[in-house]
Amino acid sequence: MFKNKLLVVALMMVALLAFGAMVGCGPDPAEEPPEPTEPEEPTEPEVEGTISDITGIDPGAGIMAATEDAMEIYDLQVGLIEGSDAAMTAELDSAIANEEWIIVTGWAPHWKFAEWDLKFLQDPELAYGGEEYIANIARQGLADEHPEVHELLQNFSWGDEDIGAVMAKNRDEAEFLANAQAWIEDNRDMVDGWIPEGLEGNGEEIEILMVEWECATASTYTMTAILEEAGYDVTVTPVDAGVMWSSIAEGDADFFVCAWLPGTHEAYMDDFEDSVDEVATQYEGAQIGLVVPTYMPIDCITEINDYAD
Ligand code: PBE
Repeated sequence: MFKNKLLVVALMMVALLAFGAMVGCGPDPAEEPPEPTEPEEPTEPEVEGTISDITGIDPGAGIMAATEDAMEIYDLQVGLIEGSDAAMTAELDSAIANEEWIIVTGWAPHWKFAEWDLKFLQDPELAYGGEEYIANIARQGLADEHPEVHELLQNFSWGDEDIGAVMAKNRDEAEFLANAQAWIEDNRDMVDGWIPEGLEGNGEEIEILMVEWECATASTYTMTAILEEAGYDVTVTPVDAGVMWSSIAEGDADFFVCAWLPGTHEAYMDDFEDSVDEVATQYEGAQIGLVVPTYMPIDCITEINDYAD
């Protein structure tokens, strides 16, 4: 009888511990058993600070909608400031130089992770979804009118090192086309594998849309360099995310290479999936979320309110 009770108590404890590990971001109790001995000195955060706002980017970005959802899900007592990718990295730069606290809407691939020590905050409620992929999206009709360009888009896929190398060049110097050309020279074999037979522009016009996100710039100018080399007359037009999707859906431009799916651009895909052509996956293993410098003593979105002012 006594043994049975012990067993029941033990089972309840196991269940409680497992539940605790599931719902929050606290330390895993199985890994860190409490130490009943010496009372510990309270550990001070390395840098003291408070948080009043999340530094966001352009309002059309999917990560902004995801952040609004996250603010509701976690009942965050902080604001969200609109800006741009460039403004967000400038804020990160100066905050880190002064060891100030900052939370940004962040994503990978992006050169900021190579530049600074940053971490994604854990997101136990999955407000930011899971793994994302970057897709190449064309207007309907491109496949018929420019089959080789369509085939190039079908073949264009690369990894973290590749897009990372182009982004690093762009970080050093904002010569996007020249940087893409230099990367292509260094990666001829890979690029030749993307180029279909008969890719010959003879001055035909191609218009590519993009939003000024670092990953989009790297992918867009890599395609631009390849098409120009093959004799196409390429125009790159930076627009808002909403305009990018709707213009391709209406056939006003030819393609873009910075769709983030299935989550980040889900709302755009829902609106336009019948009128755009999802040609191929360009990059796998992308991620969005909230990002902070590693010197900040928080690891989880649930901890933000502890420091909200
Ligand atoms: N991003 C970069 C975009 C997609 C690419 C994550 C900022 C967005 O949130 O829509």
